[in-house]
Amino acid sequence: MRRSMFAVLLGVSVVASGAAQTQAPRPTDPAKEKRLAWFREAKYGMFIHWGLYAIPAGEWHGRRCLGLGEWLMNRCQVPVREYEQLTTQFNPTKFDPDAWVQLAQDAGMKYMVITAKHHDGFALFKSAVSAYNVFDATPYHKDILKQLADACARHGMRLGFYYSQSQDWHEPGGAGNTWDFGPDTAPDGKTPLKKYDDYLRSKAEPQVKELLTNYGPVALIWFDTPRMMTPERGQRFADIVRTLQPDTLIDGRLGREGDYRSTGDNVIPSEASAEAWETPATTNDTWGFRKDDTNWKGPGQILFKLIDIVSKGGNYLLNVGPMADGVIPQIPQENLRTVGRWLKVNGEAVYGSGPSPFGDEYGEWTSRNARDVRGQKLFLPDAEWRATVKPGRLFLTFFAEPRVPFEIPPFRNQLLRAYRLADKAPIPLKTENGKTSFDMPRPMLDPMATVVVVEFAGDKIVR
Ligand code: FHN
Repeated sequence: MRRSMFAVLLGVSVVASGAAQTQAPRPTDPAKEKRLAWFREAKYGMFIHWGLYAIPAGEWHGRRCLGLGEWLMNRCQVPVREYEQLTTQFNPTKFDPDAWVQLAQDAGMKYMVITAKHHDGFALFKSAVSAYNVFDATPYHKDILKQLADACARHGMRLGFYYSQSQDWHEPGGAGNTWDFGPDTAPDGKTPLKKYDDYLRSKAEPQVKELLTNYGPVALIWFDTPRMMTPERGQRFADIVRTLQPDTLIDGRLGREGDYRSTGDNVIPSEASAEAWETPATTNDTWGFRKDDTNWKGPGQILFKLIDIVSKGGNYLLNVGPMADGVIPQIPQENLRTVGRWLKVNGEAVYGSGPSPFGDEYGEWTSRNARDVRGQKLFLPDAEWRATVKPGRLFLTFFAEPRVPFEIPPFRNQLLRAYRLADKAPIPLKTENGKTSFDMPRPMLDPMATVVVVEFAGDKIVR
């Protein structure tokens, strides 16, 4: 396991025998790396799922629609003509874009991504190609994205747009609405039965052009669920992005290769990777607001996931689901701000940090040959500490007090000194029989997580 992980870190390929051999270096694309520079530095972003579905909030005419809040139309098979009546009630008078950006900044998040159009087909922006949008179809009569883009520009926050390119339950040609418009494809699962390309060309592609034209610099476009998206169709979207804003990143769910890999929802890989990647994740169990979902992740859980992801080379895109009036629920706001206060003190361990040079802290594969639900060998994670690095500095983040002196995994660089990141208090290093360890001062300075910095000679850790 470790060998494969380091092979990935070093950019070498692994041959069938399992032995790591240095092959031709991984082809790098300098333009892509340049586009990705801010993303690799940022590490932590805010995802916002907001739309008409925040009004029913998980319930349709007194009936609970189980599952994700933004999937209500699909789960309860609400006909288009009924669902679109929600537009008459969409009037989020408490929407305060500056407050949203302020929350993201207080939380220590460095970019925001909002659902410009989700699968229900309703756009949070004024669109010339579909009147099913917040400006033309609601009493609110204002462009949400414009207000958020202006607030982001005022506060120096990067803004990206989620756009459901394939599923559009409002349009007869879009994918996904089988209850009004019948199946998407023939039984072969490939041949479209709908005028899918007409939908792409008349709504999805022009709307993506609008997003890239009317709202200033767009950090990224977050495409999703690429049903029926052949590489050729995906390429059409990529061409639009590259032509209109060459610096805009494309996520990993377009249907052709993007600039970075998107993991499954709430999925954190077990190993580190050198390629850019991102985990989209929920703060409770839904993306779009549901009034019955109060299963909030606490600050400690959020912080662990953030550091775990960064120690594996990834980004954490953490969601909030505002309510219909435009207010983000209070509990996740408080939880995010708690993590943000920690990051104010300890952010050096996170922003711009590289993945762990070790890997053993992640846990181990089960020796009992158990498999998970996907048939993969089961991985048993450890959650006591994680490592991140910067030139000359190793950051060891502890989520629990080590019960014995902590032995630094061996590497060849000379160790110079250690200290607690939060208050710079020196931590004596002890070397015996070639092994270096330290005692974490008790009680831990911050029980949620305490970072110890170990300075070493040279830029990179050599094992
Ligand atoms: O179907 C969507 C879902 O509603 C949500 O937007 C997530 C976010 O990653 N993406 C899809 C499921 O993977």
